[in-house]
Amino acid sequence: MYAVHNQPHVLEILQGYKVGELSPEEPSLPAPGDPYAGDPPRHPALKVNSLKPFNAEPPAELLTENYRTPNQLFFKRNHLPVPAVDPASYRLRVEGPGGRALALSLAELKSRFPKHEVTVTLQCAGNRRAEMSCVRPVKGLEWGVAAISTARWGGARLRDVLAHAGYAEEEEEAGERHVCFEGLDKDQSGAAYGASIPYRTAMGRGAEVLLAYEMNGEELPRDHGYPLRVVVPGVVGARHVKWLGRVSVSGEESPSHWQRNDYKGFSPAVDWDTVDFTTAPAIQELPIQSAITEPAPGATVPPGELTVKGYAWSGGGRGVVRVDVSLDGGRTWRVAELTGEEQRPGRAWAWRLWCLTAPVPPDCAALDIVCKAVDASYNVQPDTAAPIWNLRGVLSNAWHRVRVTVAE
Ligand code: MTE
Ligand code: MO
Repeated sequence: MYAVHNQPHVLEILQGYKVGELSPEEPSLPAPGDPYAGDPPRHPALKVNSLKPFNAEPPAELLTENYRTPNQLFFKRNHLPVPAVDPASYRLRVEGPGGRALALSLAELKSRFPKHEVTVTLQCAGNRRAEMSCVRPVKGLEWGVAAISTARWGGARLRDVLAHAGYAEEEEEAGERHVCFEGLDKDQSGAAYGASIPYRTAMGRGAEVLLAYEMNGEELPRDHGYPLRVVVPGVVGARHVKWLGRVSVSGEESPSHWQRNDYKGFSPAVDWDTVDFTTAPAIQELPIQSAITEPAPGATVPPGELTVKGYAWSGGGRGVVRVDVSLDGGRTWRVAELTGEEQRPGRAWAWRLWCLTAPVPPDCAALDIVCKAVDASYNVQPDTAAPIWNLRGVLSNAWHRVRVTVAE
């Protein structure tokens, strides 16, 4: 059932139970009871962090080859098996005020509500966790710098659907409310993946939270939530619930494990014996982030001229105003050229790619390349990971460093 069990010592234990060999003519069937047997095929270039559930990121240098990440290369972060959803019988359940519920078919979602398109970068809270675990071990998948990707999403606006269900467009009453989402992917106990966002994020004037059925002009792929997912511009990946089954409004955040007992930031002083998840807010908007995607760590570069490439992005629609790059570990800096779409102030939902071509200092055997970005609120990245270390390894956004050798 688990790929990690395919090891000599496990096979040795199983040897005692062997009853024979299948005839070669026998069609190979998925292992009975493997909940992951129905997962879709994936692109072979992806670097797999976990096979079951499937978690993978593209190689960094492929990530910044396109402003919009091709769907096949878009990072994939699943907590559970990919559910098989029949589009004909699919209904989105929307709990309205006063106990009235709507059941919307895909056709209704596409025809009743105007289609809205928006280019949004999605980043996992655990992006660049591997660097944090170099400080001290953390619990979580060892993501490199590519648990982040950008797509043009198309779908109905959540605010239009909630308004149709009877909710006021603006927060009128006092008191915090939340829009809660449930996925159709379930664990063995029947609990679905779930998350929530503040009501104002969904219903504020001009809110662009989507119930997306399209990704880069194609039907939403199975790994990314077919047939319908939430896209919350400027907000951590964990709230972009895939395979969306149910939407409700509540005075409380989603009761889901992933809303209440995960995806929160803590002090480096907090460990697994002392952590109290009720004391920290759930991550929503992410902080300023940038990373180098080219050259690769440990690469050999020729003397002369060097081109450095990467991405930069900030949460909450805060645009990236500048990226600084150093070739000498942060002693001297140059300003990189930003490429990609220029964005509306306060609605910069997608990343900028950046590039710097600079002379390699003569008589230099190695370079310590560093990047750091600044967002529209003049937020900057911390220079090292140690002071922002946290037990789950989330929010890892220190200056990114890549060391290379210079040789002919
Ligand atoms: N939605 C469901 N239903 N199940 C999941 O496991 N993973 C979340 C989010 N939505 C998840 C989900 C997390 S943690 C992230 S980072 C994003 O989906 C990843 O989206 P992607 O796989 O499309 O890149
Ligand atoms: Mo995530």
